[in-house]
Amino acid sequence: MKKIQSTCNLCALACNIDFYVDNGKIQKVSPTVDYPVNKGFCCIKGLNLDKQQTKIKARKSPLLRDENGEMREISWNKGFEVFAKKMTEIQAKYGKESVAYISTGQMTTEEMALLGHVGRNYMGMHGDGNTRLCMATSVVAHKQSFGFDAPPYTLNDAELSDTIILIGANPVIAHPVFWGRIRKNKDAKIITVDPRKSETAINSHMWVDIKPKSDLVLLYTLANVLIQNGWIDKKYIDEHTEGYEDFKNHVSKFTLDNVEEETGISKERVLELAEIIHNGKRVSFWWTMGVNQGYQAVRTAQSIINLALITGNIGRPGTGANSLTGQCNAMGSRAFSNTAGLYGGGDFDNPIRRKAVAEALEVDESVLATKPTLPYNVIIEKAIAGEIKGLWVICTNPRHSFTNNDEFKKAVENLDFLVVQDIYEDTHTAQLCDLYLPSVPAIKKEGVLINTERRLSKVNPVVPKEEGELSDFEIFLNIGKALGMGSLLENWKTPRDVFELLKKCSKGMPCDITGVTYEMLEGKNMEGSRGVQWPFKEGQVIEEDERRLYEDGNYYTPSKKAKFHFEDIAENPTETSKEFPYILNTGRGTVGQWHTQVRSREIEHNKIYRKESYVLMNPDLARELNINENERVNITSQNGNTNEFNVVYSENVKKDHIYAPMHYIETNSLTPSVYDPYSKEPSFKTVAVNIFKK
Ligand SMILES: Nc1nc2c(c(=O)[nH]1)N[C@H]1C(S)=C(S)[C@@H](COP(=O)(O)OP(=O)(O)OC[C@H]3O[C@@H](n4cnc5c(=O)[nH]c(N)nc54)[C@H](O)[C@@H]3O)O[C@H]1N2
Ligand SMILES: Nc1nc2c(c(=O)[nH]1)N[C@H]1C(S)=C(S)[C@@H](COP(=O)(O)OP(=O)(O)OC[C@H]3O[C@@H](n4cnc5c(=O)[nH]c(N)nc54)[C@H](O)[C@@H]3O)O[C@H]1N2
Ligand code: SF4
Ligand SMILES: [Mo]
Repeated sequence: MKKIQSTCNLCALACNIDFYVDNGKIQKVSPTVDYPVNKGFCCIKGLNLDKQQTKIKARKSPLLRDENGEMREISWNKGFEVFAKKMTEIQAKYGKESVAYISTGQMTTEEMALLGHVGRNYMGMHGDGNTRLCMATSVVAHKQSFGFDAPPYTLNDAELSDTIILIGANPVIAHPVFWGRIRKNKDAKIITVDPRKSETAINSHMWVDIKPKSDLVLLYTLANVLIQNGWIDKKYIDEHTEGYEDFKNHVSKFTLDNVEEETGISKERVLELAEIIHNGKRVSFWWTMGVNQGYQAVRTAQSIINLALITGNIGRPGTGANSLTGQCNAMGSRAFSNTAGLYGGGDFDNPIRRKAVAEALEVDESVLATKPTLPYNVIIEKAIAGEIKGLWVICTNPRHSFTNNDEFKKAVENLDFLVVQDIYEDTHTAQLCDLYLPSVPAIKKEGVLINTERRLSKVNPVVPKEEGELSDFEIFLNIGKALGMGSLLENWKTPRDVFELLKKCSKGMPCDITGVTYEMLEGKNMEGSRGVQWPFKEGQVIEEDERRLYEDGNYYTPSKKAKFHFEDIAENPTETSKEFPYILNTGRGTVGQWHTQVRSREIEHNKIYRKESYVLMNPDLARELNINENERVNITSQNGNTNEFNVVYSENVKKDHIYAPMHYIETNSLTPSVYDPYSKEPSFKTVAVNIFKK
């Protein structure tokens, strides 16, 4: 049997997995023992990656909707021709910006880059991704505070910490291998800040049961207490930050006297928390969607960064203000997709970067996209308004996952042409499309993923593609050809070609990968690959497998100092009222459930999750509303929609809150069209609702 090491393409840890293959079939799957991320462990999702070979009915040609509304098989050539003809016709009729795409954090970096070249550079489309629903807040927070979207940590920092503070993160469910690493650290005190007694909160030493969306008040108050008590690292602040005096003034308004009313946490507990931070020698803060998905999310993320800065808990082993990413290649999409910035980073209007990227790609500067894309929500709004007429959805399922998801349906109703490119043709979004482009799953692909700690690793073809099957890379390339890109595709023929281009684009940037080679990521010269974190410059030698940033205290801002960003507390647009007296919170359900459940079906061990939409409800509230366990109820949200959910009793949600896993399409019919003003990330985590017996 042949052993092929590859990368799990589900969550952002991007664990490495050894596939044992015989006769073109995967016989055994085993987590890679020497891989620094997962060290011989993985979760049930990784263990079931072989199911891609049985669960996916590989279609070998596209489907086109005919005049009667039926989907009919057509040849690939015809598919590319129809795509090019329809999209260019729409552009000719309604203008260049009347076509757009929504993509993903779940393809390879090379695929994202090629899509950016075809869609943004050549066609002038707007193109955003599901990463807007996920990481946009951290991206903006990092750029403003650190000068570049560069998270400081390496995963090993969790093992080196003495105090681990998890804010709006539930790694027991969402990043299980990371949770395993936290648990290896027997000495650390683990604190979880979450309005819900999540699986992680249950397993922590301290659960900070905060009122939804009051993290900013808590974090500013903590900063004030630390400053007032002199529990800060003044030397670090003086040498490596700017704007401290203004920040100090700002937080002075956040006193212990008001904290309980605003956050639900008593002043004694806030003081205790401040003392724990002060007493910790290596304090690390980790956040995920409970922070990123909010109406004042960027400032909340930055208030975590600010705490790390004032206490000097950054750039040292076991420390950091650490944002965990969600999808396997969210980081690749952030640095190399040509959507929010140029390949390798830098704004579209930065003349120095434009010149460097154009040179690296060997094209005229005029070829490069000239401005950042419209954000996801605006693309959908413009489609509803009839200004965007052609939409291409790639490797994401927005009919289910977008906030207030009936809006996506409305958008589709106003489109002239919807293309869906997926590995499953029956997703809620694919069912609405005019043209379906089938792609092969990751086990048949090649390319690089970049994980949450900036580690590049390779997805390698584990089983061969069959005749007629195409990867996303090949689909993009053929669409480019059908559009007439000609010589503009000369340097983009294979994933390896594109990786070489991206290396050149990254030269001299914080995410410099000029020293990385495919051979290195394939582990050809060693016993298996260990991946490599960016930056990794040409000529650099790996001394340590786990590298963190900012060890020299230098940031990527012009002054090399980190910046304090802060703001007054915004009004809560999802406040409860007499009409909507309860808060609905949403997020992940179980380890084996993946987002819109399309891929949950690949995970065979997971027979335990519920098949129908449900909410967790405190039994006290259920009794008050006279609702029995498993009763199906109607829930109406402040966005005007009503949907049905089963009620599951749980003491782990507060009496006035309910929690709905995002894995059921019903959940997002209730979530609000509310966004952070800077990142435009949806506020998925709170909406005011009412509950009615049927
Ligand atoms: N099994 C599984 N794993 C996954 C995924 C999956 O679908 N299934 N998806 C992956 C992806 S893309 C992502 S982005 C990550 C997400 O990973 P996480 O962010 O860890 O998961 P969530 O459940 O979305 O949210 C985390 C917690 O935020 C809490 N929260 C809600 N409101 C607030 C608040 O106001 N303040 C605070 N402090 N907390 C709040 C919720 O109660 C929840 O427990 O998971 C990744 N891993
Ligand atoms: N209420 C609520 N909603 C949320 C969230 C929340 O916490 N609460 N979280 C948000 C977050 S963080 C995220 S990341 C999004 C995720 O939302 P989505 O991205 O919509 O969810 P997925 O189910 O992962 O969809 C991925 C699609 O890509 C397809 N696919 C997989 N591999 C390939 C491939 O190689 N090529 C192609 N072409 N297709 C492929 C899958 O079949 C699937 O249809 O959901 C967001 N929605
Ligand atoms: S923890 Fe994440 S990367 Fe690792 S096997 Fe599970 S889903 Fe895959
Ligand atoms: Mo995500």
